[in-house]
Amino acid sequence: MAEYDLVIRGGTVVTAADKTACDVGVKDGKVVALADKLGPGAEEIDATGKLVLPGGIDSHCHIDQPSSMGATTADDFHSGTVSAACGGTTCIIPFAAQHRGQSLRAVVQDYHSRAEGKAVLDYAFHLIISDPTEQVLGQELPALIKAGYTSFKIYMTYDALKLDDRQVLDVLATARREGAMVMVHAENHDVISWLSDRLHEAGHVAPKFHAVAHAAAAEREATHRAITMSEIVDVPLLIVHVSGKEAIDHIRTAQARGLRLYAETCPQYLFLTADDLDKPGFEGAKMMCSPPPRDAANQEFVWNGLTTGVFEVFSSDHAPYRFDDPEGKKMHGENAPFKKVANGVPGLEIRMPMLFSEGVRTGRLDIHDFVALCSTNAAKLYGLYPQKGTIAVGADADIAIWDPDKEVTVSVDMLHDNMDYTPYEGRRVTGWPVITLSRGEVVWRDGKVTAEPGRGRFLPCALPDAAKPLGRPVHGFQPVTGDYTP
Ligand code: DUC
Ligand code: ZN
Ligand code: ZN
Repeated sequence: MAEYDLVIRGGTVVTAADKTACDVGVKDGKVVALADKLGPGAEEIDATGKLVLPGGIDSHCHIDQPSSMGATTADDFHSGTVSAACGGTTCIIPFAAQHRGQSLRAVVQDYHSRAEGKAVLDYAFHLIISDPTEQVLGQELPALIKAGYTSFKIYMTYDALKLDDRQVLDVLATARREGAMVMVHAENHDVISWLSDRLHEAGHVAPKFHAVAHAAAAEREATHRAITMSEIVDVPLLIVHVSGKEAIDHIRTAQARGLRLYAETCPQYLFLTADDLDKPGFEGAKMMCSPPPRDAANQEFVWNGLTTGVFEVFSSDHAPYRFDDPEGKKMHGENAPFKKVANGVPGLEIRMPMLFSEGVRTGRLDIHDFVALCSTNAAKLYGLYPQKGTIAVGADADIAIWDPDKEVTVSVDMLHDNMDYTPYEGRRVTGWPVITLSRGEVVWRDGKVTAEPGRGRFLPCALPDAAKPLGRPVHGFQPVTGDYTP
């Protein structure tokens, strides 16, 4: 009689904290034993020479989400989770995005119906709040937070999504009162739209001018403003998709001052530059995202931020708009001005292999930091730890078994998303997961997807400890109650 449903034998188990040569015993989808020479499993996996890592958590991805500009993301919850699994990710946290005028509750129901029957991995949802009415902040949001939607993203730019500073403060105060985590897209809207208009008037409409309009200074200013508002409300804040030095400098300074300030970056800021938008014809549209990739010096600053603890999270910001598609990048035609091109690049599947290859393999990034950045920290920040984000007794058996020497040439044909291009075509990568397990079930093995659509489950998130205020209200003013203690 087998003692375990599954035993992973002979691998090196690496978490954010430890590296141990041991077997992993799995029963009922959970890790139940970590030890040498475990008894028999009904199923056995030989992981000799392999790394046994917690499955990744991609905590910033846009799946089956209509864009604010009207384009459609190419991946639904099936292709998105399959693609994630093939790159070693076992859990995703996409967005349930409110458009103005919509009830948040209805939005959440809608996204559940998009995921059900399709997802092959477990998933939670962040909310996107674009319409923070009294009803939304006073009733819908508190109820949803209690139901497990404990994080939300707000935007300081995009016509259809942006909040003004007063609304940002209202959302931050609600998060403080309810114990939720706020993520912010920090770019100065008026600066970007003013620069875009000037560029358009001068006929500078090619994709490369997107990177000019989305100036680093606009990101820097909004980052500083967001930090200031979080300090005034005395609530933690997470700055998403940070692109380079200008924003990093402010984040580092705020962190050094002791603020509970978190930051995320993404592959496009390590592996692309603004020059990639300067391709013949419309090709550069493939690399358009916001904030845009910067330059080689900024890539170094991002690497430095990853290795020195400025960043807690490395996510993909997977926002897949197909290139040759009237619902994707070419929604407004072959040569649409940059203002009319959907922003976003794909990255769910390559996120971890590219960071492993260029970070861990080259010795720039400690493997424990790799695990923390790609999995453990997101679980902690968003209330999924220790069910997700680690390999420990009692945790879900969400595990990726990596061949650290496997050589792969990235191409659109070998990826499993629903895209017609990858920004990383032809890049050589060393290290790729050979088996991915979700709750102990093999979902990807030796190049084959083995998961049934719909097996993925919704994960309600706990209130994260990371969202607790420091209790240092500015000038004695209590932002939620309005009390004042000089
Ligand atoms: N920028 C965003 O803010 N979201 C999706 C993609 C992008 O480029
Ligand atoms: Zn964003
Ligand atoms: Zn995004």
